[in-house]
Amino acid sequence: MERTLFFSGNEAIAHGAVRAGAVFACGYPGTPSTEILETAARLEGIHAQWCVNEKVALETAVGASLAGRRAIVTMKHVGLNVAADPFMTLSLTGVNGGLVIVSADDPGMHSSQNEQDNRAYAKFAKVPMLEPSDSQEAYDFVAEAFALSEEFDTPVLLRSTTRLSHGRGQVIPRVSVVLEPRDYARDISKYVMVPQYARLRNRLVLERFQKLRARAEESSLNVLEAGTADVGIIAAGVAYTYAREAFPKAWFLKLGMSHPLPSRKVARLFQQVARVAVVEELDPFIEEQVRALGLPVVGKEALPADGELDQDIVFRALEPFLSRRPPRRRRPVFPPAPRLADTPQPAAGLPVRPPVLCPGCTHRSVFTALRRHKLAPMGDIGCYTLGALPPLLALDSCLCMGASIGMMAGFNKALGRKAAAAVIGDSTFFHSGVTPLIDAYYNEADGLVVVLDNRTTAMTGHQGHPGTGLRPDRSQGPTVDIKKLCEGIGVRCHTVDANDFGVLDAAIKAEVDAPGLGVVVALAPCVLMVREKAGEILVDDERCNLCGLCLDLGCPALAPAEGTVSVTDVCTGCGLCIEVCRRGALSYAGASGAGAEGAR
Ligand SMILES: Cc1ncc(C[n+]2csc(CCOP(=O)(O)OP(=O)(O)O)c2C)c(N)n1
Repeated sequence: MERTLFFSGNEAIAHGAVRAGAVFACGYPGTPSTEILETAARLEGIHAQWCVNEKVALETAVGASLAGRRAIVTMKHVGLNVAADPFMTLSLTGVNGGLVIVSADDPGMHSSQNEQDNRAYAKFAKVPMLEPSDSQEAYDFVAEAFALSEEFDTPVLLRSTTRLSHGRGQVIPRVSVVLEPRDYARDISKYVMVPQYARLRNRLVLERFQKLRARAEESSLNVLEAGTADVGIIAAGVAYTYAREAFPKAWFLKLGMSHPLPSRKVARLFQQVARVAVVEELDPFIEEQVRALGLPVVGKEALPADGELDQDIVFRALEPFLSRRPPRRRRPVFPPAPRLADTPQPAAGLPVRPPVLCPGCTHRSVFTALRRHKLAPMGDIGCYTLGALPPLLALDSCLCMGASIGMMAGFNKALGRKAAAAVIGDSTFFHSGVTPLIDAYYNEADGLVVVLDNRTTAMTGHQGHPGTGLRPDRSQGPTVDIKKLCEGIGVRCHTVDANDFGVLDAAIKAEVDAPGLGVVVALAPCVLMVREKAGEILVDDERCNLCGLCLDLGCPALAPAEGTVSVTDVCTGCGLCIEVCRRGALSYAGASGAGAEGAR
């Protein structure tokens, strides 16, 4: 006989995650979600950690997913507001190992500052959402969510509410899912969300959504349950259990996968019965979609739009409506597949000018040094994101501001070694890089963080930030020292001159080889703020064999010429090309001997 367990919804989700092959769980505490992670921490086969907040938790879980492992991240409903930045773009990048985000909502505000209905986030991000209605389903749906995540290359929202999270019920354990870990393969068009790739991914999301719609129609998670009365009820989550008890003879459309809505199954319910009601807590999320099909339905005019429901509330609210004369039937109007915008075509005859790092940009030196090591460089947002593009190909990801450090930590934790590094700008570090660094320290993550400190927020036009102390009126305010900040956290930190390639290269190498977590601050002001040219660079055409090592830097000042390279007027004389040339073909004018080091 099968062993039957008695779990709260939260315990069931944790056990369900282990059964589904998840090896990484993280989250930030908040009622009613907290016990999911606490339970996971007691189970074998899964690593569980508290993160510093929900944004960092999601980014860390994304790192574990990218490393090819199944990961689950837990939070209360308001936590998803904190994690909304990575969440919205994660819909575009998709996943590698399955990724399930548990949002535990709190209708009635038992322990919350608001009672927002997070089903709206599924619609907002165009991701599938599952809503279990009891502990058994909480356990079972986790595996369904992981399977959907990998099949459709999407994060999946698993929505719980207080009653489900804290209520207890029987759970029959199932056979464990057997999984092969997925390999990580760099794929910048999937994981680096610069506009040119994000536009393409966005189209895939719209197409994926149509496929998910079709899946919702077929899915055994969405069940049309026959009744004997001439009324039908559409419900998901715990609201289903209340409605089932209140109207045992009704027909039901029970939605386990409540987003996207299976419109045709809804229409089929309307064919069976005279009157249909939607029973849902909080917003008219399903009701509005049913009304949009042109089908008359009873919803929030009868049921409260705030607080929790129960079977008595549902019965008393719906009884008078469901016993009335039925409205005139209408034919449903199904939502059409949306048209996609025409792909913009470049004007004929114009050259393609991809965005590039400026000539002399010191971010280029960091990428050149990092490329020498076999670490997956998790990127962030700033000018330096351009380092992901050819020819540098030096960043593997760009999800949202501040994501690099959490993703690095999750990636390395999931693989149990220093396999990824993080690259983040100084402004971005202050924006949202400090919290994941604290988190990485607290969770003893391995990794190398390179802060590209160009003393400004260059990408948006040279604004000040706490590191520079510069105010919008260009007056000087107090400054925060990044090195001291890191050391205050307890993290090793070295500041090096990003113009001195040898020193920078050595510092990065030392940190790659060192155990644990370390930060290298690559310091040099943005080249656009330094007006002086560091020196004239000459090419020795005899020595140059056009091997391409200097052209690989992607510096707009260098161009291939006949059998050699040419240095154009935009050169700032940074001299990085001299450093990478193996034949001593490049040198500063006036320096003695070909390839001699110049004034940098
Ligand atoms: C949440 C959010 N806020 C603002 C922006 C706009 N933004 C993009 S990068 C960036 C800061 C870049 O500065 P820094 O990290 O110093 O890198 P730099 O461009 O100087 O290399 C900002 C403000 C954004 N993408 N996301």
